Formats: sequence, structure tokens, C-alpha cells
Amino acid sequence: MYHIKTIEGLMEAKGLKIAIIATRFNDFVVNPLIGGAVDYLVRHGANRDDLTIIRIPGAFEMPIIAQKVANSKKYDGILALGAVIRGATPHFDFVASEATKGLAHVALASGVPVGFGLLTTDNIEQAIERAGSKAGNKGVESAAALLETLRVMAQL
Ligand code: INI
Repeated sequence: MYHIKTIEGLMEAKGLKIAIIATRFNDFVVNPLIGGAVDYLVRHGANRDDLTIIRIPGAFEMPIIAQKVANSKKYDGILALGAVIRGATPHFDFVASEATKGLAHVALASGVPVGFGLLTTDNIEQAIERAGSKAGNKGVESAAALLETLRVMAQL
């Protein structure tokens, strides 16, 4: 077989400074996302002193806060944790789409990777399932993806 150069990232958090931006909106789901993410990062070598949790009002505010955090150059990566849960009006679609677009824009414009731990669900049950029960914990998954991305980026 041909040897193919492959770049991969280990989920190793030692020495990384990570800002966790977490919404207060729907905090009953967001708090377990934070707990899962912090537990995962610490178990993968992060120093608690290198983690900063920034509480913000809602998902709509995520991009502006992420932009400020990224431009501060104090953090290697950003983890955005929140939950947008569909209601009876189109509000959900605007908040979810602006948060998603804005976070992607911040990551690309700044070069600071953003872990996307924003739940977008049709109902409360789906959100609870993704915050540490039936469907895993999106805080953990997005923390893992952030570590892997950071470790791949360091080799490029
Ligand atoms: N913010 C959320 O984080 N999740 C939601 O489900 C949500 N809904 O459904 O309204 C939500 N709205 C608040 C929004 O993010 C802003 O904080 C608010 O509009 C003030 O700017």
C-alpha cells in the first residue's frame, strides 16, 4: 500500500486556554452542557485555571461576545453552548440562524476555532435528550470537536 501522509488531532487539552460562552436562556439544559464540557476538558488534560465560563443572555448574543473573545487573543478556542427551542412563532428560526451564521463568521474571520454546542430542537424533550441523557451530551461532543480542530490546526 502507498503511504499517505495523514494529519490527525488528538483530543488533548493540556495548556489550551478555552473560553466557554454559555447562554442563561434555557439554562436548565445549558447548565448540563457546561458541566459535561468542563468535565470532558479537565479529563483530557485541561487546567481549570485555563478555562473561563462567560454567561450571556441568549443565543442571539453569542456572535458579538465570541467576536470580542476571539479578538482579545487571550484564548486558543471558543466553545459556544446554548439551546434554541422552537416555540409557536418564527422567532426560533431567526435566533438559531443568526447565532449559527454569526459564530461561523467569527471563527473564519478571526482564525479562532469555535466549538458549536448550540442545540436547535423542536421541543424541550429533544433538548433534554441532548444535554446528558438519551442522545448524549452536546457539550461533551462540541468540546471534543474543538480539541480535535485545535490539534489539527496546530499541524497545518
Ligand atoms: N435565546 C436562546 O438562547 N434560546 C431560545 O430558545 C430563545 N428563544 O426561543 O427565544 C432565545 N431568545 C433570546 C435571544 O437569544 C436574545 O437573547 C433576545 O432576543 C435579546 O436580544
